[in-house]
Amino acid sequence: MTKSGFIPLESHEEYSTEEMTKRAAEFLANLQRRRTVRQFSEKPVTKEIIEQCIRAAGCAPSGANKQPWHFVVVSDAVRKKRIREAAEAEEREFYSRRAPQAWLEVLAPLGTDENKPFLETAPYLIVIFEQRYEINQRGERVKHYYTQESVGIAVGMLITAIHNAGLVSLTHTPSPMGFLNDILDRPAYERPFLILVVGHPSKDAVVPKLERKSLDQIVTFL
Ligand code: IYR
Repeated sequence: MTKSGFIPLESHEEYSTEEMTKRAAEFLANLQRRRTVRQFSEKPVTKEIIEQCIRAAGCAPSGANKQPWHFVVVSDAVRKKRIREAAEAEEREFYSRRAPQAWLEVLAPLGTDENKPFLETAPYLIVIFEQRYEINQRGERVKHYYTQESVGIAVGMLITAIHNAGLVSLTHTPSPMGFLNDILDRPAYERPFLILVVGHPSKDAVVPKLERKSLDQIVTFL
């Protein structure tokens, strides 16, 4: 008999060691091709692909299974323009005043500046909101747990799903991002977490020559 509230783990697939080795290597080879891209084409992407990728992100684990995320998918040109204008205003401040010299120095190899044309060119901006609590039916606040970790994991899975589908993305975080609540009509208890810019790369897209740390540099086996 299964304890009430529980079901047998039927979704798990068991593979041989050979199969697991092959699957792990293939997944790695696919993810090694992932690059953050800043030049997007206007080529459209079907809503269905975006929906499937967001369903994949919604499979992320979360603190107390509160699933403390909300995804706003922006394809409307007027909203994209408003987001671009507000983001560029913050970024102008960042690059000309707020960012300390040391920060600007580490950003230099990425070639970023206050101009964010991709916020209008890319077919989709997926704005992820973090819900630190929810409001229940009686209007009371119900606390969520480990919300940053949970939303971070969900965004990681979203980025992976988008890459796997054959699209590119850019994690964009103009700071502060409070303007997103106004433009996207989200309640004050939701905190903008990230803008994920999604689409096809432009034909002439370039990416900085970056090195990934080696396994030795990122792992300790004990
Ligand atoms: N938000 C700014 C600056 C920026 C900060 C980091 I840390 C990056 O990895 C990249 C950019 C911008 O988007 O330009």
